[in-house]
Amino acid sequence: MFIENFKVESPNVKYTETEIQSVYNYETTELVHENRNGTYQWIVKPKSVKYEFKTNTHVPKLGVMLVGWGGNNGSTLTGGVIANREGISWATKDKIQQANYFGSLTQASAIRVGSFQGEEIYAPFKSLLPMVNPDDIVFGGWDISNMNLADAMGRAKVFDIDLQKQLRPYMESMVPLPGIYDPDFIAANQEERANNVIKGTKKEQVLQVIKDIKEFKAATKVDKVVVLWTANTERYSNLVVGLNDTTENLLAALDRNEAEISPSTLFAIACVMENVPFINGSPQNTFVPGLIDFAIQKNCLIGGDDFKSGQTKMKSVLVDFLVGAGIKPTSIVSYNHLGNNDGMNLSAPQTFRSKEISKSNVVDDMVNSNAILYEPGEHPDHVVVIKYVPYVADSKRAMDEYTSEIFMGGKNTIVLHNTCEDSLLAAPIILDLVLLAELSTRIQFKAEKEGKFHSFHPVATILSYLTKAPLVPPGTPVVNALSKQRAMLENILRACVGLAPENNMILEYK
Ligand code: NAI
Ligand code: DG6
Repeated sequence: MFIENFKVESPNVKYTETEIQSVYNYETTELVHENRNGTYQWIVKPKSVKYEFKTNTHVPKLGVMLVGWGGNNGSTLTGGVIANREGISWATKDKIQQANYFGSLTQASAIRVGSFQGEEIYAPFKSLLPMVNPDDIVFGGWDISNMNLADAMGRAKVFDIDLQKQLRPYMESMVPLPGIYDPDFIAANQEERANNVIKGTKKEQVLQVIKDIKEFKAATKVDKVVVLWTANTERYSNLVVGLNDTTENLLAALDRNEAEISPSTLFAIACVMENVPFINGSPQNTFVPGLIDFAIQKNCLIGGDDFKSGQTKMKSVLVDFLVGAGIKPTSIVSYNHLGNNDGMNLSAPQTFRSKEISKSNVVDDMVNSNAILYEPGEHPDHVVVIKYVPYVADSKRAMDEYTSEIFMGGKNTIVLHNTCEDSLLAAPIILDLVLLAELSTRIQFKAEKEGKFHSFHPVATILSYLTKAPLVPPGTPVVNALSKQRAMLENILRACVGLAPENNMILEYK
């Protein structure tokens, strides 16, 4: 059975006019490795830590500024939200299609809340805590191409033509602000597009972005802004001591107009200066150490990297399943071809390399979790290939071959072929990223020994489910397995309303 919403009644939960307060016992373990009677032993001690959470229930009017607003993702997301808000339906060759938010974890997935008279009861994920309704988001942003969003939607060739016709009047007047163009960081084939650029030194460009954010906020009267990079994949920045290794060095490098500060890092610097959450949807190392440092100092949310939409999502499910089943993946080969502007930009070796890295590291935690299957340091062969094939446009083809060793030296090969409009997968993920980033800035918590409430660490690991290479605070384990990432997110939100983690034991029926 499906219920639309619910309220928790418990001595551990209090709903006030402005907050949901909860007390939550976090059941965990403490490990010690010690000498007992002459031999070293691992001792595992169950431990319970009391946490308190408080969530501000005032849902703000949210502005979302996209860097790369006129791209395929930017125009698809903007059009998709308008179509939902306006209740637009359109004719396809199959049927009359209604706008929806399929593919969004917050808007279209469900959580189990319990069982009632022998039936499992589910509710929308978004009913866990008060969240911004995506229909109410005000969009804005920057692009190095000055094309208005209606024409950009046409250029993207993602939506059915009947839908495009209906969306045009809403999108014609939406024109991106000039972006920061630096041909050294993206493919040379993007030059033609760059007719809308912020001039001046890097410092002046940062100041312009700050001005843009302030003006957008004032003009739209939004309470909060989140900025998200969905612009071209850049090459990796070189990490150089004295240049981008500390906040001080990064800001000094900015003053010196150093060439090695990428446009995405400039946008991120501007956001951290303004304390505006910044999310990186592309694979490059926007978050150089000096920037991470800066965000931590200013307690400004940063999250990334690289939307996890299709092939990688499957990988972080399939490899988790295989390794979890005691099967040993030994070779993973992932081909893609696509024909959109992202594909064209990725046809340059330096930008491809950024994507290759983020697509390749996604099985590490699963492999490292099972020393019965893998020797220390052993890793499956893992190859990623991306080719640009203009004809298929946004309809990306992803082909994967997984070969694994099974019982008694047998081999098992699984082949997947996925065809899908890339931007229709990415747009709902962008929504989730901004909605969850906004929500997480309204949550405060403390452990029993801590005196004061504080927010989550500014490096937002809570967003890991949505990104290929989750950015984590220095010294924190990276979790790639999709089911663990989802459980982490859901269980933290459950804790905020005093609900236990979903443990799937269903003991009442055993
Ligand atoms: P796109 O190429 O259609 O859009 C990117 C836009 O960014 C373009 O309109 C371009 O003019 C603009 N741009 C480039 N540099 C800029 C700058 N410095 N400032 C402002 N605007 C700038 O690409 P698409 O398909 O929208 O993808 C966007 C990004 O998202 C890419 O980096 C892609 O790798 C990443 N991504 C996409 C996924 C998907 O499924 N569509 C999944 C994972 C990541
Ligand atoms: C080619 O791989 C283009 C990329 O931008 C991908 O479409 C994107 O990174 C999605 O990757 P995945 O692995 O999540 O499908």
